Amino acid sequence: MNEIIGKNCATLDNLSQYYVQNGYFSPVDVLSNSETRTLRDDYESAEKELGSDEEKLGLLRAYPNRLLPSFDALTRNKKLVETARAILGEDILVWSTPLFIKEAESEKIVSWHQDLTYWKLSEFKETTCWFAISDATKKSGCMKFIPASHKTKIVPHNDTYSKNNLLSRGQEIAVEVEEDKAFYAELHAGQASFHHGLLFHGSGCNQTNDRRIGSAIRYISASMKQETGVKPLVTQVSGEDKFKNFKVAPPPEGRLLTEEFERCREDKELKKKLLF
Ligand SMILES: O=C(O)CCC(=O)C(=O)O
Repeated sequence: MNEIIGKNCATLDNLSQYYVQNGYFSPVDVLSNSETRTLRDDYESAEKELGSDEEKLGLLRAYPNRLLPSFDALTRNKKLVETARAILGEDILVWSTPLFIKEAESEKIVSWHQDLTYWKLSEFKETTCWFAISDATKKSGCMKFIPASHKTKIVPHNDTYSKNNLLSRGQEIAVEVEEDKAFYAELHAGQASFHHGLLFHGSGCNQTNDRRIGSAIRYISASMKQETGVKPLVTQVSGEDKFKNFKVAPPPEGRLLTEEFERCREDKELKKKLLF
């Protein structure tokens, strides 16, 4: 428990104090440059292999940890799981792992929002690890956080369905956001940030000539459940699951497997009903 994390030189204990106070922690050093490059290559080769199959490409972006063993391994990375444990306790599931991709010179943004607004989870015991697969800088549209805004609970949001918004509904906080107080979570490829599910956060467009690729790993406490009682697909990365509130899947046995695409399709349908 005394390992040094990131360049903030935080121990896991004072990391969790900082997180409780501010609602985020950044950066955490996770993978080396070459390990991160290998992960990116694996994802980008999979994109090429799927060619113009938009349905499968959509599933790959939503469920990289089911379709690529390398991404399942990322969710189980020792440093990430230890950090998640310092925040959530011992028993941890992975609820989802979407990729947020802004192509080079892209106008796509993510509006200010709170993650837990729409997920219909019973409690707030969730943290997102945002892992940078390419550099995330102000210029490439890194995430920005309003420190301590997680203490305000859920505020009203408007669904804008704006075409440049990467969020499914283009959801946007409908109260004033103090933009001048924003912390920009700049990360080198291979680093990660953690943020609370109630933290006000968003990101700007990508003005660089490289893709900005981030993997958002949603870690939840196994004690959570869906308010409607349905059981989405999850994986278990720490402790035990004595609650059985979700459908725990074993790690994928291979890359881009037909049965895993099928599993993802079923879960996507279930989540669509849950979220919309
Ligand atoms: O990738 C981004 O810019 C935003 C991601 C985000 O909103 C999240 O992970 O909750």
